[in-house]
Amino acid sequence: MALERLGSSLYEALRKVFRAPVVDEETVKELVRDVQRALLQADVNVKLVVEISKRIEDKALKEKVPPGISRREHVVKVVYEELTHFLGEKPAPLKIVPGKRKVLMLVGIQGSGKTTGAAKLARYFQKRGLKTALVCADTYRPGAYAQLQQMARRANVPIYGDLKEKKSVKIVVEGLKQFNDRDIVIIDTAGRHKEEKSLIDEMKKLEKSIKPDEVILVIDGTIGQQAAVQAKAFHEATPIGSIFVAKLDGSARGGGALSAVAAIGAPIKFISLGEKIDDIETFVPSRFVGRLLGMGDLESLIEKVREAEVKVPEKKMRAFLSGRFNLTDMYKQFESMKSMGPLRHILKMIPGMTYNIPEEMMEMAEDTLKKWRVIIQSMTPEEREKPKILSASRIRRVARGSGTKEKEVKELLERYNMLRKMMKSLRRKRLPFFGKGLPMA
Ligand SMILES: Nc1nc2c(ncn2[C@@H]2O[C@H](COP(=O)(O)OP(=O)(O)O)[C@@H](O)[C@H]2O)c(=O)[nH]1
Ligand SMILES: [Mg+2]
Repeated sequence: MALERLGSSLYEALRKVFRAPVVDEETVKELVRDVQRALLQADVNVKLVVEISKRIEDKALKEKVPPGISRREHVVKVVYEELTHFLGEKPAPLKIVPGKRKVLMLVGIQGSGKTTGAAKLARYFQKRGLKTALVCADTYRPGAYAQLQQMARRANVPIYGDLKEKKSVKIVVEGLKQFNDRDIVIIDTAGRHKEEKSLIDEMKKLEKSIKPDEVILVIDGTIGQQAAVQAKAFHEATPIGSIFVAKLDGSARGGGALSAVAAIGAPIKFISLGEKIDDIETFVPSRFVGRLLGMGDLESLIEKVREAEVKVPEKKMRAFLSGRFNLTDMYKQFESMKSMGPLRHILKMIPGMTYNIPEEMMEMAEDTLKKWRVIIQSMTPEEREKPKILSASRIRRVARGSGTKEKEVKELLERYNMLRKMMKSLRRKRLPFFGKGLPMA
């Protein structure tokens, strides 16, 4: 993922500071140069880059270091704060009250990710216990309704559409009538190909007749700083709007897109880092930067796990993260993480974890999981609890009992040991590095 590249170069820049024997003016200047290079590579606007590097340099060199904090930590904190600052303020959340229906309308040019985004949003709200519905108002694209319908089914959200009706306003009016009892109705609209003017006109027209509570502009993150043009036109047309930046997973220009949109003061509320229905998150600049720099916090990890309706008690999760878990726990973790998309996304939130995980660790194939289940079932409770006791002869017995190969049993055990080691080292690593506690989201 390309944002990862930005993250890892920023992280490398900070690591230099941590490894430097002394943190002096030269160290700070080098850091600023590294940060500049990283941002420019992510397509961040040159003017913005100059601005941010100046702020970092000024603060890092001139600001008084508060007591109890080392200069090193102060420098990291400055970088963290300035990056957060230039990704914009946290937008005011839309107040959603059960029983008081809110209508959200998605607009944006063709292919930006509206339909996918509509389904992701629906799923997002549904998971939070709100009654959600979708309306397909795209009467231009053949197959638009089928596309949304398919995704709606996956999200388990009702949908309204009418293939015979050509007037999108009529469809929406009817849809809103049907979904009168819902907490949230999300409207997917047609886009225009790169004609921002007519897009804005149509948006205004629809807006007038439908009066949605919030118009959300979906922007394709791969267009980099170009995102500013769209966001600006949109922001001028409607002050109530918010922005959804999609496709940040596949783009080398994600940093550019986000900073460009933030720079014109348009509130980014959601971002998407993948094609799957659960690949959506609220955009909180401080948290985003924290993760980008590999300083993600445990709290958002736990929140994400909770959100995925995984029945893992918090205590258990913490135990897991410190390496205290048995084979059954591990199996359950992989099982449940499967349902919320690649484990990668989750692990990214753990401090110090971002850039050194072998890919194959993250990919848990369906049939591997199935095999694991039978292997674990063939073990005695004691073996599951203390896998260490699995000697060669026990492994042979388990393999025979589960109809698998000894090699496969060993692989499971290896995976278990690796994961435990990883979790333990993580805990250790985290403490000295950011022990003083940086302000997190
Ligand atoms: N990788 C990735 N692909 C996405 C994302 N959002 C949408 N897409 C893909 O982009 C294409 C266009 O999306 P769609 O929702 O149909 O755009 P629309 O024309 O604005 O409705 C589809 O192939 C989607 O699967 C995302 O966040 N990440
Ligand atoms: Mg569409």
